[in-house]
Amino acid sequence: MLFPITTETRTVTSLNGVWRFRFDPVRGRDGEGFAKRFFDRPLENAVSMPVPSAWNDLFETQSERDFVGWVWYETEFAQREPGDDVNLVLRFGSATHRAMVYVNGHFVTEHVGGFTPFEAVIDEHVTPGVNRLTVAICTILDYSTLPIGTYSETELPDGSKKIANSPNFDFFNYTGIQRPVVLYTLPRSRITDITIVPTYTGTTGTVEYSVVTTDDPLGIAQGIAKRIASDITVDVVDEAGKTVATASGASGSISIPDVKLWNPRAAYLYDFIVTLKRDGKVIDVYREPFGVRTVEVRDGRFLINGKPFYFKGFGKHEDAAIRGRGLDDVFNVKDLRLIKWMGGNSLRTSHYCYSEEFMRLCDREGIVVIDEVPAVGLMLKFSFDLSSLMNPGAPRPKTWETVTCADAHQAVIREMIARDKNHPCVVMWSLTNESESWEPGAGKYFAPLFDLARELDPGKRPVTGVLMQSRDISKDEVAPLSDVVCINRYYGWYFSGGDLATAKVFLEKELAQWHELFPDKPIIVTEYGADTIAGFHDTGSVMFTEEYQAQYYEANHEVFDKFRLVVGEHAWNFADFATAQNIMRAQGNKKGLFTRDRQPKQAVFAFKKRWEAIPDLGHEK
Ligand code: BDP
Repeated sequence: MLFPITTETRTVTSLNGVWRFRFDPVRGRDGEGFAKRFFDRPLENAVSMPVPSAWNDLFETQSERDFVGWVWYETEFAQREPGDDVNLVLRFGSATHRAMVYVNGHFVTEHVGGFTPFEAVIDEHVTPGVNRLTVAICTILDYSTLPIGTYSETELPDGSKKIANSPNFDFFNYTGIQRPVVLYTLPRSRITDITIVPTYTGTTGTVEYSVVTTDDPLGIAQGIAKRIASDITVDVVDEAGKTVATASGASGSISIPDVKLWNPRAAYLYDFIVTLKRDGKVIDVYREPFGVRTVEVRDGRFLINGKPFYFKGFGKHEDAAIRGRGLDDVFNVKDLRLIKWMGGNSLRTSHYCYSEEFMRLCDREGIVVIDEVPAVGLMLKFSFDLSSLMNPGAPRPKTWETVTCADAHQAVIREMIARDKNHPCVVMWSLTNESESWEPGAGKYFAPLFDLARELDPGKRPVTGVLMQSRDISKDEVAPLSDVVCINRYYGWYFSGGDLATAKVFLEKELAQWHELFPDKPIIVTEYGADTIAGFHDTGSVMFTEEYQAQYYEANHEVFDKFRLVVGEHAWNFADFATAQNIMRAQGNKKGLFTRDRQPKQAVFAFKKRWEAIPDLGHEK
């Protein structure tokens, strides 16, 4: 899916700003706003709500912040007569987690999944003058959605009903319209998709490309649109604005002489400009940035541009005070700058697809990305509300016999790859974080998903699933499917916490075992970390202090450096972040190397020293 940009044939109008908002009067799955047709008239009892942003932290009471059910958004846009040759398209960067969209009371589209874009042609519902846009958003997560949540309606001893939705994951369930909304004027006959697969040999780049165009069937039926005569030209333009290659046709191959490569921390971006003409007249133009680089997993190494790459960076979250997961370019720019300042070169979009704006920024900044779908919480043995710890004898459902999210999983893999396939920053797809991968049934669940990702990605990137710490890694059913073994490990925190000497022994034992099991698969430690409250200090090795966090990382690094197959380290987490409340979290997860407002904890400086000494490319052990 193409990112919305203004070109000589396309106009993007932002609908961001302060909208109106209300909670459905009835909590839970159904609400009453649909039955009462809230979309038929201006919302009553509405309050102001910025878009994009999560709505949660803009309320002070717990019953509002943790509301479970449908929330209603509304805005207006004025529209002039659009003209015969264009479609009006309404596009959401995301709506978390399920959206029903109405224009002037008419239903226009529904989207399920909170972290990918969707759009709808709305011509027939728009009138010249002021139009009303109403969006109902459902916050509920259950066993059929991604991420996984547990939804419950319980009667309390006093007769009242408690409606709860506990996330089966360790980040706050921020919801709402968290990414931009735009109104897009598009030519009726237009470019709908572009696929770019760049490689190079010697100093010559080669771009295999294909362009999909669409006629507007409704427009044709009404006699106001024509079929496209396939007249497509493409130009490759360098950063200086010089056209370095051209071609024509809906698909083909282009050579770029003296190609400049996209390298980690040293990005070079070309523009791929597609022009669609009919009878010599330009009817649509689109510009897609791309970089020339190769990715390959070979002999236990992760190669970028043919050289061994070492992942230095973080698991992150889209998370900041007040706006929650709402898009914030200021935080995004600052975060990437801090990562680069530390000598880092990469990150994982844990645990969902990040905004398109962020992905474009990573392209520009040369930050290497492991792109992850929101498949987190597929592990019912343990729940993040800690009910499993509080009630250890209680029977827990078997994950692979219980979850019903396979369709949602397929859909989001399709949407992620369709959205992100042209990004040079993306070097690997992650199809899950910490599923119950050792439980029989995991392989059967995941094999078709790995096949799907491999089939869909024109760039044939490696595919992985991120693995949780488990007792017997030889039983893992996702590692054999993965091109790279990605492991989250908490030796020295959840395991042997406060005893780093023992932690090192067990970490070393496990890494040695992975080398035996898969001698050709590179390993990335995709999470390791220790909760650290900024300002806590101790001369001893005491958990939660800044000193302990630094010692924890030093101990882990000592072990990583002994192993040939360890090709990367992503500290958990870049910054402190919000979570649901439980006794393991002190106003959120405090494993950040930075505080939530991006101030460094002590360990940052040791990391900086270490990462600056490890080359991005050409790393050999
Ligand atoms: C891992 C999860 C991550 C958590 C982290 C932690 O992948 O989402 O935040 O542990 O406990 O289990 O801090």
